[in-house]
Parts: sequence; structure tokens; C-alpha cells
Amino acid sequence: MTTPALLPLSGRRIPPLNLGPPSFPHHRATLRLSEKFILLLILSAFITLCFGAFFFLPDSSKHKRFDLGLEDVLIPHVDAKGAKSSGVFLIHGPDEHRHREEEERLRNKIRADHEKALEEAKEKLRKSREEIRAEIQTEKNKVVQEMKIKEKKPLPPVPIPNLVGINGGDPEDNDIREKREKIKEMMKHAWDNYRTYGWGHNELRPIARKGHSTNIFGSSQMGATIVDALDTLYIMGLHAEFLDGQRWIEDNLDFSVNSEVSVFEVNIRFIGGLLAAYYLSGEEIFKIKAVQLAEKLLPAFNTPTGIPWAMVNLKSGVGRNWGWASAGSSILAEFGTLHMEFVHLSYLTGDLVYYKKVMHIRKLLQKMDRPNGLYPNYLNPRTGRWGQYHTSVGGLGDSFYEYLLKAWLMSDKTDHEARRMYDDAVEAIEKHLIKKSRGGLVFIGEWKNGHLEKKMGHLACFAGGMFALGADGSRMDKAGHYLELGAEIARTCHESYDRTALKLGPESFKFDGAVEAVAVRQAEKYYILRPEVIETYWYLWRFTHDPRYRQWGWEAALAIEKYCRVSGGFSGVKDVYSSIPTHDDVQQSFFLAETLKYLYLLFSGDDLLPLDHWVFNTEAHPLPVLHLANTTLSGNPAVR
Ligand code: DMJ
Repeated sequence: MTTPALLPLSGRRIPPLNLGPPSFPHHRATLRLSEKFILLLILSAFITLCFGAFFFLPDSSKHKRFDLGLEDVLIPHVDAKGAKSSGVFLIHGPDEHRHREEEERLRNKIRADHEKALEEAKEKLRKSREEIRAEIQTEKNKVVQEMKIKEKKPLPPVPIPNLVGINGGDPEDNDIREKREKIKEMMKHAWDNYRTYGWGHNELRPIARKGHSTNIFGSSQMGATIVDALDTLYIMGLHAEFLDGQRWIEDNLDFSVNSEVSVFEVNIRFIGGLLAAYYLSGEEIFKIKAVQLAEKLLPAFNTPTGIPWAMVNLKSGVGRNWGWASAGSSILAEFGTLHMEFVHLSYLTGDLVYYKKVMHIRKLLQKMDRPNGLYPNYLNPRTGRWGQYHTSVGGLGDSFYEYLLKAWLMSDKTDHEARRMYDDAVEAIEKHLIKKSRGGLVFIGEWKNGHLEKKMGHLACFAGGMFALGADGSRMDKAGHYLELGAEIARTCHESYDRTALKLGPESFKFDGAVEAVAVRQAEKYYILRPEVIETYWYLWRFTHDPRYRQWGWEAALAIEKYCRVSGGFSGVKDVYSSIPTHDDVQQSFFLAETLKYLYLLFSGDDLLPLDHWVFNTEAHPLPVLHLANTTLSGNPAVR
């Protein structure tokens, strides 16, 4: 059956447009279209009428302009006597003629515009569906192109800090060199398998040989492993792999996604990873991506107190907190672990917004009462009050303390406020949380509801390195004491590894009567390729050069190789006390970012990333010390 064609005013045939579902009868679509067309004409006539009326009616809108006090700027209406009309629109003599001419000109313009719009509408209706689609696609491509050009626009140049020791560290000793090579081979194995089976996904399932993700990364594939691993690849000299990762980031890493991510995790892994990759390689793209992502995180700070939400939707900017957190609270270790990256963002962009956000958090924390001088892990971002009184140097608290110390180090030791807060916090921790077991092991417990729980998490083992790093510059010259404390924590954490069947540490271990440094509950016996114990060995190695730390690190590397390595990568294990490992089938991104990096550094010379020039963020991404001597960040000439 042929479809009757419409014969519009212009006399040209308009092919019927069928935009309804496929089963929709064709002639009904045509009929709808003609109705639309008539409506369009009526609408156009109505608009013309309105415009006309607008210019013929007494000019009430101009009264509004006087009300705004802008009359002198907009139209200087002066009456015949030269007095200001104070709101009355008076027209006389030659002025009247000029106004009539002006109105006529405007009327003609409106008529011409209207006819042009009508012609364009008719033209559109003449086009086939395919032609319209093609036009839309062309428009879309244009917008994407424009966005890409905008994305590549370089940020204002700033003086790059002195980047010392981004290469090298070759050990003189053969045995050490071989060990270092072995760690590099492990990195290759982890990366290559991710490249083959998980490319672009956040993480890898090395046994199922496919991509993996968790809710911290949201619902989209953001290549977390690529971003997290970049600087490790760089310092190991795996340049082809680094370039491969860089290309993926250039072409695929997009933050305009409808995805709800953890502000903390995305900051430490993505922003930290991108900034470190930028400083090491000098490639502008990493800086640009870091800033794009940071902008997406900013809406998380829109809370009544300025304490950010734990999660934010990258597209809508809507934030919220974890359902499990005490009374809708934000988490100390999350909102307290943004400082390093945000200060660098302000430094690199010249935009103080990032610096202000984190300084606001610090100021707010300073003003608050602290039970026993301890910081509880939960803080409500609506009320600004603490949630449950639970204090921990492990999960939920850990990196907050770490970032106080590192803010001071990163500022070239000029941020005295941060150092003071760190010293106060460590004194309270020592007084209330650090104990010695009957067997002589020093451990860090957790403060819960008014009593000390004699349990230490694997995460808290990082504190051995932190105490050693903070020894220099401590109050009353207690450097020796803090170095010793760091060494004691390292020994305890080593024991937690040594007392298992696999020589890998459990997630959490107890000090209860006869039980020392051993996990009791089944749910705490797993090892997920975490770095904290090896991190502490590395810091202590750098400060003491005691060979035991290299030896302990090597034991851990061998255990990982033996029990966690599978043909498709590396996997965590579910029970470190069982001699036959059951794998959890996850290769965590921090295994490449941290565990393997700290092992590699442990078997490298101290000239690779020296600690007086670099400060490692909590995900082991090295950021250079900013030598802003005798000035605040806002006084920095790099900040405009
Ligand atoms: C890492 O993502 C970071 O080290 C973080 O601070 C806490 N833990 C994991 C690794 O265990």
C-alpha cells in the first residue's frame, strides 16, 4: 500500500516521517506529522504576534531597568527640558522619528528571522530519518572532538620540584641484584596477566582469568590496576608496559560516568597514581587526568560541615556515606587521607580550592574535643559530632595519622601545625593503645567503648614504618625511642607471619593469654596480598640498614611466590594457617602499587627515591617534597 504524501504550503512533497515503533501504522504517523506541522505554524504566528506586541506596547519593561539603577548605562532617557524622566518614558520631536525607524527595522528583522526559522523547520521535515540521524551523529562527534581538545589543553606551567633519584638504585651486591630482578619478574607476571585477561577492568581474577571489581571503584571499568601500577612499572624500568598503560589512560580513562565511587580510594589510588606518574615521567596527560578527577570529587565536600561524604557519584555529584558506618558518619581514615594529593593539586593547578578543602577539615578537627586525646574513627558530616568512640591505628583510622606526619614532611618540614597534631596523636596512642604482651611483643590495640581490645590488624603494621619515619624531628629529641618503637612493631608483625603455615600474615591477630600474634576467628585468617608489613620492613631498612629487614622481606616474597602465584597472576589466600592454600581469586591493585614496589625498593640502593626528596602516599605513590621554604601555599608564586 502506498502512503499518501503531504502537500505543504511550499508545494514540495514531504516524505512521511515514521518515528513511532515499527508496528505503528504508517498513515497514522503521517497524520500525526501533519498535525505537528500545523501546530508549528500556529506557534510561529503566535510568537510573531508576541514579538510585535512587545515593541508596540508602552514600555513597562524599561521601568524595571530604572528600578535596577542602570538607566544611565542602558538608555539615557532625557525629556525635552533635559530633566531626568525618573521612570516616565517620554518621546518628543526628532527622537520620535528615530524611534519609529528603529521599531520598523526591528519588525523587519523579526519577520526575516521568523521566515528563516520556518524554512529551516520545513527543510528538516523534508529529510529522511537516516539523514537526521547522520546529522545528529555529526553534531555529537563535533562535541566529543571539542571536549578532547579541551582535555588536552595544558595546565598553567609551574616550577617542577627537584626530582631526585627517579632512576637507579642498582645494588652492588649480586645476591641483592638477583632478588631485585626476581621481584621485577613477579611484577611482569602480575601485569602481563592483567594485560591479557583483565585489561581495562579495575582488577583481575587470576584463576577465572577475567576482570574483577568492587564497589569502591563504582560500577564502571576505570582500569584501577593500570593507574595504580604505573609508577611501579616506571621505577622498575618496564617502559613498554608503562607506555601501554599511558595509552589506555589517554584513550579510555573517562570520569564523566554515572558511577558512585569511594572518595578516599579514588584519591589514594587514582589521583595519587596519576600524580606520581606525572612527576616521574613528565607526561602532561597524567596531570590533566588527575585534575579532571579531582574536580569530580569536589561535590563530596558539599556537606553542612565540609567533612566529605565517603562516596560520590561522579556524574551527578550526589554524595552519601557507607550504610555500615556508625550513625551516618564519615570515616577518619577516609576524610583524613586527602591532604597530600590535594596540596599537590593546588600546587600544580594554581587553584587553591583543593588546599582549602583539606585545611578546612584539619581546622575542624583541631577544634574538637578528643576523648583521652584520641581521635574516634567516626565523625558525622551533618552535625560535626563524633559517632561511636572507636579508635584504631589499623582500619578506619590508620592513614589519618600517616598523613599528618607526611603533610609535614611534604612541606619540607614547614607545616608545623601538622607535625604538632601528629606528635599529640602519637603520644595519646602510646599512652592508651600500645602495650607489651606477656611474651614481650609490642602491639597496638584498639579502643572500643571504654576498653582496650588486644587485637592488632594487618593494616596497623604500617605504623612500624610511620614511627621510624617520624623519629627525626620528634619532640624532646625522642628519635631513638620512636625508631625503637618502629622496630618493635616490625618484630611483632614479622611474628604474625612466622606463626602461620604459609609464612604470610593474617588479616588480624590477637594477644590473649597464651595466644600471641595469631588469628583466632576463621574470618580473620586471610591474606589478600597486603603491603603493610613489607612497607614497615622497607622504612626500617632505610633508617637502620639492619640486614634482618631484607631477610624478612625476602621470606615474605618467597611465600607470596609459592602460595599466591598462579598461572594467571597472583591471588590472595583464605587461610594462612592451612598448609594447602585456598585462593580468593583476586589480584588486588595495591599488590602492584605497593607490595611489589616496597619489595623492589627493599632490594634497591637508597639513591632510588630518597626519602628526603620523596614522600609516599598511603598507596605507595611517591610525591616530591615541595620546597616552599618560609611561605604558605598561597604565597607560592606557582599559585595564581
Ligand atoms: C591500601 O589501599 C592502602 O595502603 C590503604 O591505606 C589501606 N590499605 C590498602 C592495602 O592494604
